[in-house]
Amino acid sequence: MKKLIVSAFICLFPVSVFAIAGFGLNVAYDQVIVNAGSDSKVSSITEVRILRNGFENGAGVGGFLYLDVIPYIDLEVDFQFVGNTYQFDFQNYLDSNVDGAFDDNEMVVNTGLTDFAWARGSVYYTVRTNLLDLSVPVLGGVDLQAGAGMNQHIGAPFMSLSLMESLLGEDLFEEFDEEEMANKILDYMQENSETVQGFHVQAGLQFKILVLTALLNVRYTIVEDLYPDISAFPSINLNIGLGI
Ligand SMILES: [Ca+2]
Repeated sequence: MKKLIVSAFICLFPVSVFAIAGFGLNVAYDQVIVNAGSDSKVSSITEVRILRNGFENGAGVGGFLYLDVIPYIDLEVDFQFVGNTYQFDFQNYLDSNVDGAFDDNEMVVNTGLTDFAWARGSVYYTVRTNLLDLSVPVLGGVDLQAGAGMNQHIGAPFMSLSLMESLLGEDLFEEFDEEEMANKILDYMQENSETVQGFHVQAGLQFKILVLTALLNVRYTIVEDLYPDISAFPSINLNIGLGI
Protein backbone atom coordinates (compact mmCIF):
# COMPACT_ATOMS: atom_id res chain seq x y z
CA MET A 1 0.00 0.00 0.00
CA LYS A 2 2.77 2.35 0.92
CA LYS A 3 4.53 1.54 -2.36
CA LEU A 4 1.34 2.27 -4.28
CA ILE A 5 1.01 5.66 -2.64
CA VAL A 6 4.59 6.52 -3.49
CA SER A 7 4.02 5.45 -7.10
CA ALA A 8 0.89 7.58 -7.32
CA PHE A 9 2.82 10.49 -5.85
CA ILE A 10 5.51 10.14 -8.53
CA CYS A 11 2.89 9.99 -11.28
CA LEU A 12 1.03 13.02 -10.00
CA PHE A 13 4.14 15.10 -9.48
CA PRO A 14 6.65 14.40 -12.23
CA VAL A 15 10.05 15.92 -11.69
CA SER A 16 9.49 18.48 -14.43
CA VAL A 17 6.99 20.20 -12.16
CA PHE A 18 9.80 20.92 -9.74
CA ALA A 19 12.45 21.82 -12.26
CA ILE A 20 11.79 24.94 -14.28
CA ALA A 21 15.23 26.22 -15.05
CA GLY A 22 18.88 25.92 -14.16
CA PHE A 23 21.95 28.11 -14.39
CA GLY A 24 25.55 28.08 -13.28
CA LEU A 25 29.16 27.64 -14.28
CA ASN A 26 30.42 25.75 -17.32
CA VAL A 27 33.86 24.12 -17.54
CA ALA A 28 34.90 22.90 -20.99
CA TYR A 29 37.74 20.79 -22.34
CA ASP A 30 38.33 20.42 -26.10
CA GLN A 31 40.15 17.35 -27.32
CA VAL A 32 42.06 18.60 -30.37
CA ILE A 33 45.50 18.28 -31.91
CA VAL A 34 46.48 21.46 -33.76
CA ASN A 35 49.45 20.82 -36.03
CA ALA A 36 52.44 23.11 -36.31
CA GLY A 37 52.54 25.39 -39.35
CA SER A 38 54.92 27.65 -41.18
CA ASP A 39 54.75 30.41 -43.74
CA SER A 40 57.42 32.28 -45.65
CA LYS A 41 57.72 35.11 -48.15
CA VAL A 42 60.72 35.88 -50.34
CA SER A 43 61.34 39.23 -52.01
CA SER A 44 64.64 39.83 -53.84
CA ILE A 45 67.34 39.51 -51.18
CA THR A 46 65.09 39.13 -48.14
CA GLU A 47 62.95 36.36 -46.69
CA VAL A 48 60.55 36.40 -43.75
CA ARG A 49 59.46 33.22 -41.99
CA ILE A 50 56.87 32.38 -39.39
CA LEU A 51 57.21 29.04 -37.63
CA ARG A 52 54.20 28.22 -35.47
CA ASN A 53 54.21 25.35 -32.99
CA GLY A 54 51.12 23.21 -32.63
CA PHE A 55 49.24 22.53 -29.42
CA GLU A 56 47.03 19.86 -27.94
CA ASN A 57 43.62 20.39 -26.37
CA GLY A 58 41.96 23.49 -25.00
CA ALA A 59 40.37 24.36 -21.70
CA GLY A 60 38.07 27.07 -20.51
CA VAL A 61 35.13 28.28 -18.50
CA GLY A 62 31.78 29.91 -19.06
CA GLY A 63 28.19 29.71 -17.97
CA PHE A 64 24.99 27.87 -18.77
CA LEU A 65 21.27 28.38 -18.59
CA TYR A 66 18.53 25.88 -19.31
CA LEU A 67 14.77 25.98 -19.38
CA ASP A 68 12.68 22.95 -18.44
CA VAL A 69 9.23 24.40 -19.08
CA ILE A 70 8.40 22.45 -22.25
CA PRO A 71 7.37 18.80 -21.81
CA TYR A 72 9.97 16.17 -22.81
CA ILE A 73 12.67 18.62 -23.90
CA ASP A 74 14.99 21.12 -22.24
CA LEU A 75 16.46 24.14 -23.96
CA GLU A 76 20.03 24.91 -22.95
CA VAL A 77 22.44 27.75 -23.76
CA ASP A 78 26.13 27.46 -22.91
CA PHE A 79 28.65 30.31 -23.08
CA GLN A 80 32.32 29.39 -23.20
CA PHE A 81 35.79 30.87 -23.49
CA VAL A 82 38.17 28.04 -24.35
CA GLY A 83 41.80 28.30 -25.36
CA ASN A 84 45.40 27.30 -25.07
CA THR A 85 48.86 28.76 -25.59
CA TYR A 86 51.49 27.99 -28.22
CA GLN A 87 54.74 29.47 -29.42
CA PHE A 88 55.89 31.02 -32.67
CA ASP A 89 59.23 32.13 -34.08
CA PHE A 90 59.49 35.09 -36.45
CA GLN A 91 62.64 35.31 -38.54
CA ASN A 92 63.96 37.80 -41.11
CA TYR A 93 66.79 36.90 -43.44
CA LEU A 94 69.00 39.14 -45.58
CA ASP A 95 70.91 37.47 -48.40
CA SER A 96 74.06 39.48 -47.64
CA ASN A 97 76.34 37.49 -49.92
CA VAL A 98 73.70 37.57 -52.69
CA ASP A 99 73.95 33.87 -53.52
CA GLY A 100 70.21 33.35 -53.64
CA ALA A 101 70.18 31.25 -50.46
CA PHE A 102 69.21 32.26 -46.94
CA ASP A 103 71.68 30.74 -44.54
CA ASP A 104 71.49 30.70 -40.75
CA ASN A 105 74.13 33.41 -40.40
CA GLU A 106 72.04 35.72 -42.61
CA MET A 107 69.22 35.91 -40.09
CA VAL A 108 68.90 39.59 -39.11
CA VAL A 109 65.74 39.50 -36.96
CA ASN A 110 64.66 36.61 -34.76
CA THR A 111 62.05 36.89 -32.02
CA GLY A 112 63.01 33.50 -30.61
CA LEU A 113 60.18 31.28 -29.43
CA THR A 114 57.46 33.71 -28.36
CA ASP A 115 54.38 32.78 -26.35
CA PHE A 116 51.06 33.39 -28.00
CA ALA A 117 47.50 32.44 -27.17
CA TRP A 118 44.53 31.10 -29.04
CA ALA A 119 40.95 31.20 -27.76
CA ARG A 120 37.40 30.73 -28.91
CA GLY A 121 34.38 32.53 -27.54
CA SER A 122 31.39 30.31 -28.15
CA VAL A 123 27.67 29.98 -27.62
CA TYR A 124 25.99 26.56 -27.83
CA TYR A 125 22.21 26.26 -28.25
CA THR A 126 21.04 22.75 -27.39
CA VAL A 127 17.72 20.92 -27.35
CA ARG A 128 18.05 17.92 -25.05
CA THR A 129 15.80 15.22 -23.77
CA ASN A 130 15.90 12.65 -20.99
CA LEU A 131 16.46 9.11 -22.22
CA LEU A 132 16.33 7.65 -18.74
CA ASP A 133 14.98 9.38 -15.66
CA LEU A 134 16.00 7.97 -12.32
CA SER A 135 14.83 11.02 -10.40
CA VAL A 136 12.82 11.01 -7.22
CA PRO A 137 10.56 14.04 -6.64
CA VAL A 138 12.04 16.74 -4.40
CA LEU A 139 15.15 14.72 -3.53
CA GLY A 140 16.67 14.50 -7.00
CA GLY A 141 18.49 11.77 -8.89
CA VAL A 142 20.21 11.11 -12.18
CA ASP A 143 19.01 11.65 -15.76
CA LEU A 144 20.61 10.19 -18.85
CA GLN A 145 20.31 12.81 -21.58
CA ALA A 146 20.99 13.29 -25.26
CA GLY A 147 20.92 16.53 -27.19
CA ALA A 148 21.71 18.34 -30.41
CA GLY A 149 21.90 21.91 -31.55
CA MET A 150 23.72 24.80 -33.16
CA ASN A 151 26.79 26.70 -32.07
CA GLN A 152 28.47 30.04 -32.86
CA HIS A 153 32.11 30.91 -32.33
CA ILE A 154 34.53 33.78 -32.60
CA GLY A 155 38.08 32.46 -32.81
CA ALA A 156 41.31 34.37 -32.30
CA PRO A 157 43.55 34.55 -35.39
CA PHE A 158 46.45 32.09 -35.53
CA MET A 159 49.89 33.55 -36.01
CA SER A 160 50.64 33.87 -39.73
CA LEU A 161 52.45 36.18 -42.13
CA SER A 162 49.23 37.98 -42.98
CA LEU A 163 48.64 38.60 -39.27
CA MET A 164 52.23 39.75 -38.93
CA GLU A 165 51.80 42.07 -41.92
CA SER A 166 48.80 43.71 -40.38
CA LEU A 167 50.72 44.09 -37.13
CA LEU A 168 53.93 45.48 -38.58
CA GLY A 169 52.59 47.03 -41.76
CA GLU A 170 53.62 45.89 -45.23
CA ASP A 171 57.28 46.17 -44.31
CA LEU A 172 57.99 42.95 -42.43
CA PHE A 173 61.64 43.86 -41.98
CA GLU A 174 60.93 46.38 -39.27
CA GLU A 175 62.10 45.78 -35.73
CA PHE A 176 59.76 43.68 -33.64
CA ASP A 177 58.12 45.22 -30.57
CA GLU A 178 56.15 42.74 -28.46
CA GLU A 179 54.29 45.33 -26.40
CA GLU A 180 53.19 47.36 -29.36
CA MET A 181 52.20 44.14 -31.09
CA ALA A 182 49.86 43.09 -28.28
CA ASN A 183 47.78 46.23 -28.79
CA LYS A 184 47.69 45.76 -32.53
CA ILE A 185 46.54 42.17 -32.14
CA LEU A 186 43.44 43.39 -30.34
CA ASP A 187 42.75 45.85 -33.16
CA TYR A 188 43.31 43.10 -35.70
CA MET A 189 40.87 40.82 -33.90
CA GLN A 190 38.19 43.49 -33.82
CA GLU A 191 38.58 44.03 -37.54
CA ASN A 192 39.13 40.45 -38.68
CA SER A 193 37.31 38.10 -36.34
CA GLU A 194 34.53 36.33 -38.11
CA THR A 195 31.72 34.40 -36.53
CA VAL A 196 31.57 30.76 -37.61
CA GLN A 197 28.61 28.46 -37.07
CA GLY A 198 28.31 24.73 -36.61
CA PHE A 199 26.27 21.87 -35.26
CA HIS A 200 26.74 19.55 -32.32
CA VAL A 201 25.42 16.41 -30.72
CA GLN A 202 25.94 15.42 -27.12
CA ALA A 203 25.14 12.85 -24.48
CA GLY A 204 25.51 13.08 -20.75
CA LEU A 205 24.32 12.70 -17.23
CA GLN A 206 22.51 15.25 -15.13
CA PHE A 207 22.74 14.86 -11.37
CA LYS A 208 20.22 16.65 -9.18
CA ILE A 209 20.33 16.92 -5.44
CA LEU A 210 17.68 19.28 -4.12
CA VAL A 211 18.41 22.58 -5.90
CA LEU A 212 21.95 21.64 -6.91
CA THR A 213 22.46 20.36 -10.43
CA ALA A 214 25.50 19.02 -12.28
CA LEU A 215 25.57 18.09 -15.96
CA LEU A 216 28.45 16.08 -17.37
CA ASN A 217 28.39 15.97 -21.19
CA VAL A 218 30.45 14.54 -23.98
CA ARG A 219 29.85 16.78 -26.98
CA TYR A 220 30.85 16.47 -30.61
CA THR A 221 31.12 19.83 -32.41
CA ILE A 222 31.09 20.01 -36.20
CA VAL A 223 32.39 23.40 -37.33
CA GLU A 224 34.69 24.61 -40.12
CA ASP A 225 37.28 27.38 -39.86
CA LEU A 226 37.59 27.42 -36.09
CA TYR A 227 40.58 25.22 -35.32
CA PRO A 228 42.91 25.08 -38.35
CA ASP A 229 42.56 21.87 -40.38
CA ILE A 230 39.96 20.49 -37.96
CA SER A 231 36.31 20.28 -38.96
CA ALA A 232 34.99 18.41 -35.92
CA PHE A 233 36.18 17.80 -32.39
CA PRO A 234 34.97 16.20 -29.16
CA SER A 235 34.78 18.08 -25.89
CA ILE A 236 33.89 17.34 -22.31
CA ASN A 237 31.65 19.79 -20.51
CA LEU A 238 30.78 20.05 -16.87
CA ASN A 239 27.97 22.36 -15.80
CA ILE A 240 27.52 22.99 -12.10
CA GLY A 241 24.80 25.21 -10.76
CA LEU A 242 21.31 25.56 -9.42
CA GLY A 243 18.17 23.94 -10.76
CA ILE A 244 14.99 25.69 -9.68
CA1 LIG B 1 73.06 33.89 -48.83
